[in-house]
Amino acid sequence: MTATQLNASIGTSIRTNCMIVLPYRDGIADDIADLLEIYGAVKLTGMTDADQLGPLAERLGEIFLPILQDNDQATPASRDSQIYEVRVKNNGEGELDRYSETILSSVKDDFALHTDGYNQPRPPKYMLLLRTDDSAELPASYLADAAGLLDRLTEEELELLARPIYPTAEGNVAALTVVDGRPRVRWNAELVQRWMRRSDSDPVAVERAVEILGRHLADALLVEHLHQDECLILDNDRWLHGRSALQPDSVRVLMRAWVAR
Ligand SMILES: O=C(O)CCC(=O)C(=O)O
Ligand SMILES: [Fe+2]
Repeated sequence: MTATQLNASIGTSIRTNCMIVLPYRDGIADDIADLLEIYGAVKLTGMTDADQLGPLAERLGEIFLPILQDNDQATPASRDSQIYEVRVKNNGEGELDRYSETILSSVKDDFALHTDGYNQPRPPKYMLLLRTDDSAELPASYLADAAGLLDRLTEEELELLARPIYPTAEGNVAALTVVDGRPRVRWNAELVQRWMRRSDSDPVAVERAVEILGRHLADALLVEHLHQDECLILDNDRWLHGRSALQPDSVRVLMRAWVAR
């Protein structure tokens, strides 16, 4: 079944906590946006050429790099590219961002569920991760669909999560709001804890939100594996992702593209 046929057969209602896996082929980008509307997550297999990532991402919107140094963009994976290379750095200790904080994706430790760009001025709407190395390393990829949480959170929990009290480098933000019936999540529990130290937010409320989201996300957890030539495409408002720990000398490499809202 092609992605178009699949799409036609399921209609356009939202499907929660399931991911479509399709073989990469020329022209598949045309189907991806529709599939993301319904599922929020797609995995492509057999993407053997890393140069296919940029054009695919561009079909969803404008690609951009994270800001890691002062007023400067991160070093791209190659000249003229807006793709960022993710790997363990400095023997597992990671590298520092402009706040002298470690960049979690470059650290060997377990990387808990999060949305990307938590500390950025504008988090990406979509994020794409293509694994390119051929090592045997196979960490678990953690995934969770926040659309499935909306029915399970109480009114009071939703109200707490929607309060703009969660500290980021860009000021306090909401953790989860509902826009047109869909979740809009901005969450990274590790960074919330780090930035609490520099914030005047109510620690009791924030701690309670960490507990509530942690519990509900654990219930929604999917565990996947990302092999060489597989590309994960996520609606970063809706799906959280993470991975289990890697070795300090890991050679796993992901090409990451962020697509602007
Ligand atoms: O290494 C992974 O699988 C996840 C990386 C990640 O979350 C990121 O680069 O934002
Ligand atoms: Fe991430």
